[in-house]
Amino acid sequence: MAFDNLSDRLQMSLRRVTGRGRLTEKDIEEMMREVRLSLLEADVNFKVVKSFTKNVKEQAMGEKILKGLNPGQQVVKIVSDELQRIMGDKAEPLTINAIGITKMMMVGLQGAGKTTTAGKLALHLRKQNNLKPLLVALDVYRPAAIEQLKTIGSQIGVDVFEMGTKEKPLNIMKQAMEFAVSNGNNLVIVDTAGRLQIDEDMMNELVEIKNYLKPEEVLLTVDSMTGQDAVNVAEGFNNTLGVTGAILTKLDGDTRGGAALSLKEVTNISIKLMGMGEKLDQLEVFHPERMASRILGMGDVMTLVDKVTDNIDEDDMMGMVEKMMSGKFNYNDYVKQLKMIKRMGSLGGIMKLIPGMGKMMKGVDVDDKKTVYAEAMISSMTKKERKNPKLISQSSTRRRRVAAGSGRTVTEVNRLIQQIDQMTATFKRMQGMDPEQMANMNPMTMMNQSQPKKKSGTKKKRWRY
Ligand SMILES: Nc1nc2c(ncn2[C@@H]2O[C@H](COP(=O)(O)OP(=O)(O)OP(=O)(O)O)[C@@H](O)[C@H]2O)c(=O)[nH]1
Ligand SMILES: [Mg+2]
Repeated sequence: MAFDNLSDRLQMSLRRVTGRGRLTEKDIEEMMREVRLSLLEADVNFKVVKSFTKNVKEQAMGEKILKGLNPGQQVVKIVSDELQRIMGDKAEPLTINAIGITKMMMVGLQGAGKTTTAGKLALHLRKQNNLKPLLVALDVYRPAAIEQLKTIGSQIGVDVFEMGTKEKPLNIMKQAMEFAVSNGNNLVIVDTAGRLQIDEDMMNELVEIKNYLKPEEVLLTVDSMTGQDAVNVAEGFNNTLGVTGAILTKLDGDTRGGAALSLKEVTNISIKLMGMGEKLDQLEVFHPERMASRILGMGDVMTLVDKVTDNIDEDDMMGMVEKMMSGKFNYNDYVKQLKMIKRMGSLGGIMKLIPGMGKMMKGVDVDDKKTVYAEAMISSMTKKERKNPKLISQSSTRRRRVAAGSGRTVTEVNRLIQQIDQMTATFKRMQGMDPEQMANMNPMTMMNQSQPKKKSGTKKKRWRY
């Protein structure tokens, strides 16, 4: 997963100050030295590292913070806010015309992910904005590129305009716009060939197309693995062509963070979207604040909620959440939950979105294959056992029977029991917190926190956003 290393290191440096009643300037100095190193290690541009550390230090050293209540927590908040600020503060929406055709150009280095992202974007905007997209194949340098776009188009049911590899891209573009009008498209997404920002001829080709098309968006597709080099690429494209935003791809990989944390602050180009996998529905809006809390291991409740509302009946989910919060979570609910999670994507990814869970889940099995085994074990339980998890946890005879019945080992059954206990306990701790509190919750303190008291009989607060 992206940022893992940075995430671990930053959290470690912050642990120096969290949970401490008193902080001295020296504590802050030491913490900042580690923060600085973790950022450099993550390949963040040195200018960004410099301004980041300067800003955090200035705020953290303030009299009010050091002498105030809970200084550690406040320092964590300062770091989180600053992370968010360098990534752009707020999510930047795409410009979409209310009337007429919205035009978007995908540009960038070879292999950055333009063609894939063109398809993802078409799917995303058809879903979110109810647009009728047309994909245009302008990569005439590789026949395979056109085939690739056509395959993507057919996968998502979007028309692809192409004229083979013989025509000049500008000509194809003109024909494509005529086609779009007659075909009733109100979104045109142009896939261009990959190129280096220093290749003048190739860059001129893009400038010509842009001058003709007058696109609402020129989207620089950046492979997040390029690290802070992304800054040079972006400046090159921006100076010759002018770009309106960036899309960071391959954030599902083990990228260190350099591109995501450097791009906006150095070039002032906003990261608008991010690619989270090879599949065509794995494109998400880039939310700096959510990214910051993800990096600091505070989870990302909002993204979780987006995923939930996209894939799952809200009432179903709310019922489930209430059940979990009430501690009356049984194996039937667990199976239901596994099914929901399957619909939302991989289990490991989901767990990271829950505040504090990333840390807590370390060492706990969140392997997708294991969920199949879990279901097998649960289906070997009697109806009574499924309803009342205690029956299983208190009887070794029952555990052995479940193991034998499902072809798993007793150790695996024990692990399943442990998992359900752990989940019940975690959710009990979250009881009564509102989403804001959860999002700002610090995993370290959360783990030690005693369970918040709540009067029984009062109506449980529902999650609402
Ligand atoms: N894991 C992952 N892979 C991605 C993502 N986006 C693109 N890829 C993969 O990256 C590779 C290159 O993607 P393309 O879309 O062909 O890149 P391109 O910029 O069009 O490449 P050229 O046309 O050669 O310049 C493909 O194997 C994609 O599946 C992403 O968000 N996550
Ligand atoms: Mg391509």
